[in-house]
Amino acid sequence: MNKKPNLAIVGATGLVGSTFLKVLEERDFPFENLYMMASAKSAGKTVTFKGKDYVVEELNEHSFDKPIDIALFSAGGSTSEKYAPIAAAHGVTVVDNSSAWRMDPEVPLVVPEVNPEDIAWNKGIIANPNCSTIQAMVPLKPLHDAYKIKRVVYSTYQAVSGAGLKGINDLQEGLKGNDVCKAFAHPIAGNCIPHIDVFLENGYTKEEMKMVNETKKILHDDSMRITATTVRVPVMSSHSESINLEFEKPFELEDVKKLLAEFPGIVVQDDVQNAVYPLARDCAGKNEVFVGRIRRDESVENGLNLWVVADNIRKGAATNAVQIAELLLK
Ligand code: 25A
Ligand code: L14
Repeated sequence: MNKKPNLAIVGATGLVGSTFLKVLEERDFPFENLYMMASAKSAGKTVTFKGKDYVVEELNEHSFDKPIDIALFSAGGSTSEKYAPIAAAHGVTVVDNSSAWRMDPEVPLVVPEVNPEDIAWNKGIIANPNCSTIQAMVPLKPLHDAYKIKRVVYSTYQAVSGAGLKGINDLQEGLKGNDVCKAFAHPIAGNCIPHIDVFLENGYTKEEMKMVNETKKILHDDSMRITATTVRVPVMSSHSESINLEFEKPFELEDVKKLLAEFPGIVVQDDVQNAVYPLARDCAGKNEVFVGRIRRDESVENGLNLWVVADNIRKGAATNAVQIAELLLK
């Protein structure tokens, strides 16, 4: 792109949408015109970006009649299903945060540190992976390249902010003693709920199967054996993950630590003698993926355990999408 792009933010008033704006501002993303869009409920509200107020427009069939180059979508699956193709047909490149297009074979699913090359074959829609998948992909990529991953066991501890403002509200009220269940099937305060997104026929949740299927697509390896258990925990912000890996090839622990520390977007925090390991509270507001508790799984040949934490609304959503948009500028 030679000129500065015209940008649209779809779902600008949401938790992810407002974080798009923060990240675009922090990274000084170049733009000519900026349009804020959301549902009819939010139309007419103002949103501030770089000290300037923008009036939120209602998203409709004609929203992309004006010249827009890049649209960042975070307005839920059904909105993306309907409006991303309309935008793409108008020549817009959509970076979509919803789960609607991720597994479409015509749509690249991209983590910029991991598979930036997939952007090249986009036909107008690029999907941003699920938050839990994104933060796992960054450490898995250098290890897969070096030792070839055979099997993955994911166990997640996911923040309430993944369920948007409603999720945050459920925890805040719960901490005050009010057991509200607007976002989750059970009270979240003082609880761990092994239920994120809906249950499927195979007994897994959709969130678990997103991790399984998206990992294979991003790492371009259908032979990888993967299982997941995803759990909502009473944490405001940042998803934590225990990741158990089994490799084809043997490894030295020191080499693993070096590969991780040198990979872009990773911060290794692993000094257990001083109680240093990634913590959800410390990762909130950060753009990187934090990795610690790096140790051998002594129960199998070539096994490794990792503890991986990232801000689910930043690297898990907004930061990753803005990084994709930055690649589009090149
Ligand atoms: O289907 P999916 O893919 O699983 O996605 C479902 C939801 O997940 C969130 C996102 O919520 C989405 O709606 N999400 C998506 N990707 C995510 C990710 N990677 C993710 N969460 C975490 N990580 P959200 O809160 O981020 O964004 C909601 C935005 O979508 C707008 N929207 C909804 N329907 C729309 C639409 N925009 C256009 N057309 C439509 N048909 C929505 O706009 C919001 O911007 P809105 O106008 O409905 O916002 C109303 C205002 O109300 C505030 N609000 C909402 N709930 C509460 C609240 N305020 C207080 N308390 C609440 N409980 C909103 O912040 C907004 O200001
Ligand atoms: O598929 O933590 O992007 O509730 C993002 C938020 C799935 C659920 C997605 C959460 C959603 C997730």
